[in-house]
Amino acid sequence: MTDADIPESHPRYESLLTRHRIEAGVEKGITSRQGLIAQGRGEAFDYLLGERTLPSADAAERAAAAHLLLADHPVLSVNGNVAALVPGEVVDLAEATAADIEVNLFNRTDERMERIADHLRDHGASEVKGLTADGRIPGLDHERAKVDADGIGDADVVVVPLEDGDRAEALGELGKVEVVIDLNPMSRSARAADVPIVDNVIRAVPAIAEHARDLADADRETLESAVAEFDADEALAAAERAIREGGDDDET
Ligand code: PTJ
Repeated sequence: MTDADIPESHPRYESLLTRHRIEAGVEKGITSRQGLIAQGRGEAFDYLLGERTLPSADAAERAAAAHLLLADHPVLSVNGNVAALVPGEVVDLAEATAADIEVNLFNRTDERMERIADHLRDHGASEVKGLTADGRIPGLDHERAKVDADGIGDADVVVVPLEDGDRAEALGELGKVEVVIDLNPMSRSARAADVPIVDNVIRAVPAIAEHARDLADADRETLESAVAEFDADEALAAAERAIREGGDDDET
């Protein structure tokens, strides 16, 4: 089955498409088998959120775009799930914000690193970082501590989709602005983020790119106010309310 075999009219179209891409990622050796479990957790939250972008998530996506445009050195971190779900969209976001792309894996093997870098290049990436791994994030004892010194090591703004809580906290301690995309508003990563985006990565990455294009000609003051107006605690509370109440309006 290919993406094209899933009828767009199907009520769970996006969910089926996502599952299919993750399965294909595992078959290609891009996504880890644990990635299937992570996807299942994400799907459960997405279902509770109504499989839509909440207004509070849209506000977070705009703030994320403003942060990326203000950054001296923005980096988009890519793991096996992100590479399977949104490879072209990550390349597009990197282009829209002049960001670097760096592969960073929890279940790191040289083979998966190479396959993901090739996959991203096949989707138009000109440069993929992460393979040199000549830097370390202090305070982490697993493979996610390995970064490129001139990539995440040097970044001032990092986008980390589907992150684990440890690294989210460690990156925050390094003083980097951290944008986390995670469907679970109660996760440690979402709580550690400067900008938590509680949305499916499949919707969030293109939405950040669209906001970045909208803001491309904005002056510094406009970008800074887009950043200042965003309230992370309020966005997380709005997402929790949406889950509890299941309503259409998360701003009440
Ligand atoms: O490719 P690797 O080796 O780096 O491994 C990546 C995974 C995702 C397996 C690893 O980081 C992991 O185990 O992640 P966790 O701890 O399961 O966390 C995944 C988080 O992302 C959970 O809070 C999920 O709700 C959330 N999530 C899952 N799918 C999506 C998602 N958030 C946004 N969009 C999704 N499609």
